[in-house]
Amino acid sequence: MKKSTNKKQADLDSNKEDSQHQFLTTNQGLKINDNQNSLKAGERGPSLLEDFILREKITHFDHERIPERVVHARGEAAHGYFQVYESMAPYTKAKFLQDPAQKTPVFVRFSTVAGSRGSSDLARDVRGFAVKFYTEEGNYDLVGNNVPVFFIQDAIKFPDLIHAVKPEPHNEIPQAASAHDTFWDFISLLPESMHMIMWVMSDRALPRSLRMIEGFGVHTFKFINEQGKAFFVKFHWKPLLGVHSVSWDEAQKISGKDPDFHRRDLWEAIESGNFPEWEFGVQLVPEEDEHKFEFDLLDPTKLIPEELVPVMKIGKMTLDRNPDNFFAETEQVAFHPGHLVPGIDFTNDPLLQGRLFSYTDTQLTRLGSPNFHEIPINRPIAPVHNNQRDGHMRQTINHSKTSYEPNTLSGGCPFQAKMSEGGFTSHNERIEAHKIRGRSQSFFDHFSQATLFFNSQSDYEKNHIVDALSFELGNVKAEYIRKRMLKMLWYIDKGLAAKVAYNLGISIPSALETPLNQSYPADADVASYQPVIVKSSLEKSEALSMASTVKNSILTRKIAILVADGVSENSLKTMKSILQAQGAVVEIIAPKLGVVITENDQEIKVDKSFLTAASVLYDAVYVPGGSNSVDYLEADADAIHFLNETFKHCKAIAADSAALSVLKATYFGSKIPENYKDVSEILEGVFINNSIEALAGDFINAIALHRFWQREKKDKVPA
Ligand code: HDE
Repeated sequence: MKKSTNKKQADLDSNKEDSQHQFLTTNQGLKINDNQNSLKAGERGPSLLEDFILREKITHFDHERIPERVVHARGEAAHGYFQVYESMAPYTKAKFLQDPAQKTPVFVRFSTVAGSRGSSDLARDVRGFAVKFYTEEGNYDLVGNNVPVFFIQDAIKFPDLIHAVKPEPHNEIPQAASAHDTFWDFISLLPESMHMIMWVMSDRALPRSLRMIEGFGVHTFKFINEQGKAFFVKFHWKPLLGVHSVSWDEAQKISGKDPDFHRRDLWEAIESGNFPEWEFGVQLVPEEDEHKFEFDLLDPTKLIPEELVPVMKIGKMTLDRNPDNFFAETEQVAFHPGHLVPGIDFTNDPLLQGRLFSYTDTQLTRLGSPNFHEIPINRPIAPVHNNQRDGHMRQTINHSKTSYEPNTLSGGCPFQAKMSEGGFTSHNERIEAHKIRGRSQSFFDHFSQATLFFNSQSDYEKNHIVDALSFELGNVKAEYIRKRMLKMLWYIDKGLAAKVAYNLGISIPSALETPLNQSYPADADVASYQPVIVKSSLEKSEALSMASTVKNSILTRKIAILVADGVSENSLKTMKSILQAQGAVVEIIAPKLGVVITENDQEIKVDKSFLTAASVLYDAVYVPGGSNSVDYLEADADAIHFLNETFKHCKAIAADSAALSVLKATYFGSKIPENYKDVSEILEGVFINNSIEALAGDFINAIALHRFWQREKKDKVPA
């Protein structure tokens, strides 16, 4: 095996097994002669207990599963590296943020939250975005999400939240979905969740690709520099490909056609050398400015609008290698927000504080031993020396006589490290307080940023939020829960509440009769627990909308070309090569697999048939000319359905003029006038031209725009 220059890869290499040209053996290294038959008393007799080969194989199999993660069970991961753009010494002493020449290995796991390990990638859900930096000073984990805020303000509510969103306990229904009574029962009693609910009901919860999601540290953390000065910091990951989503109808169909859609997309991009990249950003607030905001920096249901504190881009992360083994790496990786390095510290955010307990605790159940840090994917590249010993599956052979400190028998080793030697010290924060089980009044504004988020969305994004809420609440059976939610929405935006109320067939006045309380302790003064209604001083924040994201490339976009025998070789090949030159992934789809014969009798390999492909797995579609191919496709229900659905999902469509009749056979085709000049003036994102080069130019620009969402309301299509 080739030695890797990436230090973590080199470290992992020592655990890799390669069976090439090797004999099959037992776990004890004994060569196996017959892996087809168990040992029996006679050919037709019972199996013998002494068959240690059979017993070893079956015993191992019986114990192959470990408990899935209680949340974020469904996930996929990749290796890569991180590089800072310039030294961050003025703000933090973290070593991996000092030297632009240094590449820090990373392992990143993306996940959905609610579903089981085998659930669909396309659930409406938050995406986990957990990054393990293998730094020279030990592992640093940034365990974030693709949404910058959270549902709850205090860790003590987390089990309630997760119990509410997971499948209902009596019948384990529904899988990987929030559209059910227990979730909305809980949420409608929890005004603090409203900001996050806006994000989860938005298209952010339906990514086109994990390579196209943002990441956020969520909590406010601290940077500490060499002089001991602290800065509050919010962490951001900004994808170079922009932030893009699919529609809800599409998400539901992808869940059936390819439940591994995101996993496959990430895997294939990395295998083909299209390495996903994110810029690392920070919002920095000097410690003395802590109270300058109209919200509390410690409240995890609030973000700092980029208009108030811009995001400083400080580095880039590239994922360039798929794991070798899903279980060993992706399943066994153990993240923990408490895995810190000098120069980074926590704040007193009460949600973060609770997380610091949970993540080690959960690994003990999941990975079964306090030695989970020794699993290859988890072990740091920095040396580990301490007096922790023994336990299940201990790997390290500590050969010293002492396992305590202080000692003299081992010369006092291992030593404590001074700060100047890289020893970690917690930030010297002054705290003087009464012991209290309570919540700060500065946490009681639950609506201002929910409203800010809604106001910042484009019209189509607002429509999607209305539709999402109507779908979710429409699946709630208890009418009083629907009403309670409508009252919450009313506080966010009256128009939003009115539209959802209309779809649910509920009158707003009847919904407003429901009391609005957040939960309070038994002895509390209820009046003092009412949410505070505050108006954000900011009307809109552009960064909260996906409408203004990067839309300048078709790199890795998947494009379908629909063909049948008799297709024009020139029309097909010209378009295909222009799209591929721009980095798109092009697939030829025909009525059956094998090859199609072009009109000039050439064979072209088919990638997918109408049976194995589906429009929802592509970003755009092209129909080349060639009279026999066109005659076939215009009469083929699968081809026409493919086009109708592509149109419905607002994607770019291009056709050679010679294939006009195929488009005419679609539902939207009736809108194409007899003497059209530019079809896209009537049907946005649809192009027909006899110059394939000119057509390709328009098509590429349109695919880069991602979607023509305006079509949704204007040109509805039954598909
Ligand atoms: Fe987690 N979370 N979480 N979480 N979380 C876990 O740890 C927990 C929270 C996040 O790919 C668990 O190893 C509590 C916020 C990600 O392996 C568990 C609270 C954010 C992942 C746990 C939170 C996250 C987890 C389950 C509230 C965004 C997947 C398995 C106090 C900043 C990591 C595990 C991976 C996983 C607890 C809230 C992100 C049980 C108690 C906020 C990305 O420890």
